[in-house]
Amino acid sequence: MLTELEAGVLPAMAELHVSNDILDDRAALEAAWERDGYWFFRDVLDKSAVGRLRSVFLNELSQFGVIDPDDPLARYNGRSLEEFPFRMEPLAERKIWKPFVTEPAIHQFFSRLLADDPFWIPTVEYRATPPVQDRSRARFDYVHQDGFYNAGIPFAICWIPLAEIDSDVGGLVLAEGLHKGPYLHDLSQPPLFPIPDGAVPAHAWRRTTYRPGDVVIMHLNTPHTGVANYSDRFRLSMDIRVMAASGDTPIIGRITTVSQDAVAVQGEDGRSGTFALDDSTYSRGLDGRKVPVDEIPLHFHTGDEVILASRGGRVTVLRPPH
Ligand SMILES: O=C(O)CCC(=O)C(=O)O
Ligand SMILES: [Fe+2]
Repeated sequence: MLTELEAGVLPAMAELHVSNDILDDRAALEAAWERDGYWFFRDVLDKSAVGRLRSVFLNELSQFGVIDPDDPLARYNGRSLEEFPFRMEPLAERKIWKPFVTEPAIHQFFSRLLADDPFWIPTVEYRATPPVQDRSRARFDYVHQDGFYNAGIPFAICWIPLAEIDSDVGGLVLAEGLHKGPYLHDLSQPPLFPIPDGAVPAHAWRRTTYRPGDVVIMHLNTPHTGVANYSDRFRLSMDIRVMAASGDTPIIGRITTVSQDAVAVQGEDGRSGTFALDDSTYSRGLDGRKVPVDEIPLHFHTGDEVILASRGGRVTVLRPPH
């Protein structure tokens, strides 16, 4: 029986390994990463900084009228969700991740962990997930490997709970030790190529009750999914991508010119250049689909914000931040 398919059931699963005791032991950290495909740290992010980020979410939810003003538990008050921005677009527009990662205590934690400055990839999801109405579906939202949809940029995913997230609220589950490939996505099922049910063995799934201050950092090929929210409140989290600054980081910037042969960008950090496009370029449009190279000028325009990775003067990845 494939337990993850049973409607409404969250299968029993083991707890995430906690890596707090190896935070300053590089060899042990690397071994844990290699073995498990993630690190989970408990109570390491400054709780005031996390609280400030949570307040921005709470303000937004109360402005939409879906929680009562100043309800710190973010309980859904039953108002219509028809106008609700499910991807929290207003927060995305304001780039509220920036003041968060530049909080000194947050910057310090990631610098210590990476033994380098963090380089943030602005692919950010602000999740304020309301309780599900339909309990006839499985509780796993959508099992996926981020790497499958983000070829070419070796980031790690940081998943940050902003409030307590227990098994009712749902949260994140991940498959331990399954990041070494091959991809589990089914290449014969375009356009989404879903991971077949049962491809992740039931014993690999891990979760925990998450609290503010905790953080999960995952390999980009670790299979994972959100879990449907069966509680009375919104599930609040932010996920963002990070690399070590001395790594092979992409340029984050704006397009200055684009044709089907080449694209020029001006990076935020001062790096810029013109890079060749060819059939090996993995280009992703706003809808997440791969864009054929001759259609790149239709999807990308001067002034657009992009993430661009290159090798030897050729673009390997070109995509909008989202
Ligand atoms: O929080 C969720 O629902 C899923 C998180 C996720 O897919 C990610 O952080 O990449
Ligand atoms: Fe993901």
